[in-house]
Amino acid sequence: MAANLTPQYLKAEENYRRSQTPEEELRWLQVMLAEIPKHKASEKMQMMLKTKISEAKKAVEVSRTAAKKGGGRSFKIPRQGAGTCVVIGGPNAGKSQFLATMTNARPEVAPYPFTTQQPTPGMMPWRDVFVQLIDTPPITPDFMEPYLLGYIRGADLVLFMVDLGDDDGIEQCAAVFERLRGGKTHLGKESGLDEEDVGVSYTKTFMVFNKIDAPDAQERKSLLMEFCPDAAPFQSFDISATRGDGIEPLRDAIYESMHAVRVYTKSPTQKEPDRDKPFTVREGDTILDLAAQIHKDYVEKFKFGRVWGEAVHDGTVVKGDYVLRDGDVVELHVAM
Ligand SMILES: Nc1nc2c(ncn2[C@@H]2O[C@H](COP(=O)(O)OP(=O)(O)OP(=O)(O)O)[C@@H](O)[C@H]2O)c(=O)[nH]1
Ligand SMILES: [Mg+2]
Repeated sequence: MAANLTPQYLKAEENYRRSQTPEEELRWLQVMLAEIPKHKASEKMQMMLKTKISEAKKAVEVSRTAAKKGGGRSFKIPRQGAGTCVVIGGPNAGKSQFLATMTNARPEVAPYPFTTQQPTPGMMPWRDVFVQLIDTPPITPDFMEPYLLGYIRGADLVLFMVDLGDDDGIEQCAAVFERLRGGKTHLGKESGLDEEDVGVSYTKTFMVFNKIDAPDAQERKSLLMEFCPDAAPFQSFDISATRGDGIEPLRDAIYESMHAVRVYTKSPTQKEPDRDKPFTVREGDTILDLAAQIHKDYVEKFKFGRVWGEAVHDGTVVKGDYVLRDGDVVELHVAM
């Protein structure tokens, strides 16, 4: 075609040629279309670019689907404990420090961004039970690990950590909201599915303002509330992950958000239950749900249960549909 192509166009073309992923291809094709001189001689080229762009969009879709199905980078972390809470946020916010403070896990903590490369779980104690926390790589305007959406969707709670120790905290916070906009996975005040479209899910989220020990932290928080209105609706906590300020109220709120119920089991021959190791079920779960957790055969073999608890007389005989209450002591009677 006729010349007079701009340097910007040629650069985009070169980048397109060197693209390693469908995403990159799409991006540079779009720049090419934007940069190509719009006149009669380039009409054919413009048409072709448009066709390429729609093909690239399909390719991006295909690669994302493949990644979802396990073709891409993904890290399966089995659920453990009373529930799962995933910690997300911009670089250097203190996500890994938080995991180190709350659990026995020892993730790398460093004073520079992009330290964490892969999700890392740890178990946070709450009284006699544990909640699973997952530390994750940072989200930036340019990149978010695609598997993070699955983690957010699958979690009982999201902690969205914001850096009050740095003036970039506000921008980083806005970038995370921007990244999550438009998709089918959303942060919400409560967890649930969208009433209009059940494909769209919300995961309960807390804003966690970290590094309140830093100078000017409160000023940064006020600015953030003003300039990042997306953050306003969520329940929020001010903490210092290094010094420990605000940690205990957050620990309690995390546990409460798991909607877990602790039950203590004992065998019919035991006088006292095993008080050290409660099982956790979800609010509304029945004694049969507990049986299933203990052994898959127990559901079929279940005969009846006996319960000691606040809502029932000591040793009350119950059927499989008995809804467990926090602190219940339970005896399962199963066919041998
Ligand atoms: N003053 C202060 N510094 C903190 C606090 N929490 C974390 N830091 C520091 O902030 C820096 C980053 O902490 P990390 O836990 O590595 O941050 P991160 O969010 O995991 O960072 P990426 O893995 O890069 O996303 C480290 O130097 C921490 O010591 C805090 O509460 N107060
Ligand atoms: Mg980290």
